[in-house]
Amino acid sequence: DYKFWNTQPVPALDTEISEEGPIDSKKTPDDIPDEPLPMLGDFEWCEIDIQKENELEDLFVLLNENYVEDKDSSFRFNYTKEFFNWALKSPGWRKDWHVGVRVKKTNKLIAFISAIPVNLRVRSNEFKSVEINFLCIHKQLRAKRLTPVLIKEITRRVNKCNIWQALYTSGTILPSPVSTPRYAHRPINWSKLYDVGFTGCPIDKTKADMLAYYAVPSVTKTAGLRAMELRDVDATLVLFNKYQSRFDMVQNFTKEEFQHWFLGNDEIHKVVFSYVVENEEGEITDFFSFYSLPFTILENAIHKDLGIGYLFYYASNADFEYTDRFDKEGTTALRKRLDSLMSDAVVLARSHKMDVFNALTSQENSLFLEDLKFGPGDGFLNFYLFNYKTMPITDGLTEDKRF
Ligand code: YNC
Repeated sequence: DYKFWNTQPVPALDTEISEEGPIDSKKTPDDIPDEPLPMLGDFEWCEIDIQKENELEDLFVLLNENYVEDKDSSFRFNYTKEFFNWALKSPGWRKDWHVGVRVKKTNKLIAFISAIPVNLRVRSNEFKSVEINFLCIHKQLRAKRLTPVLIKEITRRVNKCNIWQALYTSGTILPSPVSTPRYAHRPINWSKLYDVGFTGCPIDKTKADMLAYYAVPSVTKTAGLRAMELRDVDATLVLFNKYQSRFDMVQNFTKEEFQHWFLGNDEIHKVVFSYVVENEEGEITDFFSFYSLPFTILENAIHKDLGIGYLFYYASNADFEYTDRFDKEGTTALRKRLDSLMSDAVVLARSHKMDVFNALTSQENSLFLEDLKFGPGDGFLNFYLFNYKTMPITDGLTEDKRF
């Protein structure tokens, strides 16, 4: 019954929302305590300085041994140090928002929570916000109500910077999701996925059938497709912003943020992969990106890890000439273009050693998921807003507009 969450500025489950906006009364940073919340006896707060190799290592060990697992405990996210440099050091990041808890006596890191700054737009309202991620408590310290303390402390630190809203996602149901897309998976290396139990073989099919069905072409087919480069950032951001304007809830990127999230830097290798399509006139007409977040396979004699690509952001001008976003012809043009782009994304994911390509059913993804042989997964991802009530965020493609 959500003893903690019922005390927080979030709508209770199944509340009908008629007016959108902040939930709490307006406060200023001066209303917020200067001191951290008291920490339980044997533990103490710390900041994780991920610029320091030994602290990054502590975080890496905590998350690799204790972070999100699938429900059978067969797979666990295998975050790399490069991944943290990408996900936790976006423009405007602050060390005091990388909050850890250590055992006083041994200095062992046993819990973590992070915030990074993001600019959100929910329908026509834009506001400064943070994204909360990597909440993790050591397995031996679960169910001791440490989570509410971590959440209240990160809230205090963010509020001190005059930011009052947050975005976060979780597989767990909490009050109250604004959107709950499902994971969809496109097998690339079907036999490995089968060997490790990620996927099964339908009884009326042979392994050879499955391999043939999921065969991936060896080369891409879109003319003008190439890796995105620094010189593409301005034009791609213009295309991206125009494409994003159709959605009800988006993160707005500054140029600096766009560059970080889609091109990375020297400390970020093989984490994010971005591509553009340049036409003969030299215009950027399309863009897509995916990131790599492998799984560790927990108990398998042959395979130790699974390469996983996640579809990240994309944009296309395929339906820009139609003023009504739901115009049937416009939707058909977009679907055709996305089919071709995403099938190339799968080819490229394979070239980066990914065994499966994941996407969510959010935004306009359901236009191409089925065509490209994505299958529905077991997992759902709930999106939440803190201190902001809003009507449900849907994918915009009402049933009659979908294929
Ligand atoms: C969760 N994922 O309901 P009630 S996602 C938020 N997010 O509270 P305890 C969660 N709350 O029900 P445990 C949560 N999971 O009494 C549980 N809770 O109201 C709530 N797993 O606390 C839960 N990482 O400490 C309950 O639970 C209370 O020891 C119980 O720890 C939970 O990063 C957890 O899945 C998840 O490490 C830390 O199981 C632990 O079970 C664990 O007794 C593996 O806690 C890793 C994992 C979660 C990934 C993520 C997003 C987190 C968002 C947090 C909310 C942010 C709010 C905005 C703050 C900033 C505001 C501003 C401005």
